[in-house]
Amino acid sequence: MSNHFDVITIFPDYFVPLELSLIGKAKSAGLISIEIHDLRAQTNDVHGSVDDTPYGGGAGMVMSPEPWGKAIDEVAQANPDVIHELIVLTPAGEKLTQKLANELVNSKHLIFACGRYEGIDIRVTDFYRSAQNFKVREVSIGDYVLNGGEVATLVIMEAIIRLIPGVIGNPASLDEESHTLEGSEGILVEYPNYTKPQEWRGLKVPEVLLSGNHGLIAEYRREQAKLRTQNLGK
Ligand code: JEH
Repeated sequence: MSNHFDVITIFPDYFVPLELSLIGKAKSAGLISIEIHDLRAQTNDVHGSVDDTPYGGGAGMVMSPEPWGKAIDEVAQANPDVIHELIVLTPAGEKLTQKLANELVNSKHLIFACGRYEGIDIRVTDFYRSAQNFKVREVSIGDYVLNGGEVATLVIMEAIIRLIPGVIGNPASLDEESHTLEGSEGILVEYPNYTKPQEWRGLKVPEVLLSGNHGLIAEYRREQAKLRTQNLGK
């Protein structure tokens, strides 16, 4: 098996969408394997408590380290002889970029730790940073505050899985993408797309796209992509 993903969460239901579409097909085709683990399975008390009050005081609750340690040890033991890449989602992490997704797709075993409340006791991160066969990254998907790591994990998994050979029907689109994203002129966005009909609600498809002149079309698209990059956020 090429890429294995373990997700640890108190909300396994968030990950139902992974059965759908391209990711669902990649699973059925055996290109990837995904296991979702309920953190509460690692608790002993009847309530399945996973949080406690913060040392030093302050608002909110912090996730206790021991259920995390048990869950992470378990998924590591189930995947021997590989480097375990532990991704801890946090608003304070390294920002997700295409470059990071391109790196993570090369990992055989990714473990996503989805915290809730104010986050996970930092000793979990600290412990696995110095554990054998572990790499640890704290990752954020952007500068806004979410309620937990689940949605961020879905975003990161989708960004990674679509890079796996065979997952996307048309590999040419991945190749084209890498050119747009890393173009010499710092072009960050794609050119605008059109499909049939030739005229829709009075809006026409630009003449050049109907010309069949591939040189002119490429030039037009580069120009449009550049303009749209300049106008980002405006
Ligand atoms: C959120 C994991 C686990 C809420 C608030 C605070 C911000 C600044 N891009 C992302 N945003 N949020 C998360 C994420 C990712 N990946 C994320 C998580 C967890 C990821 C628990 N939470 C909820 C949560 C505290 N505030 C964080 N600070 C604005 C300075 C203020 C304090 C922590 C955790």
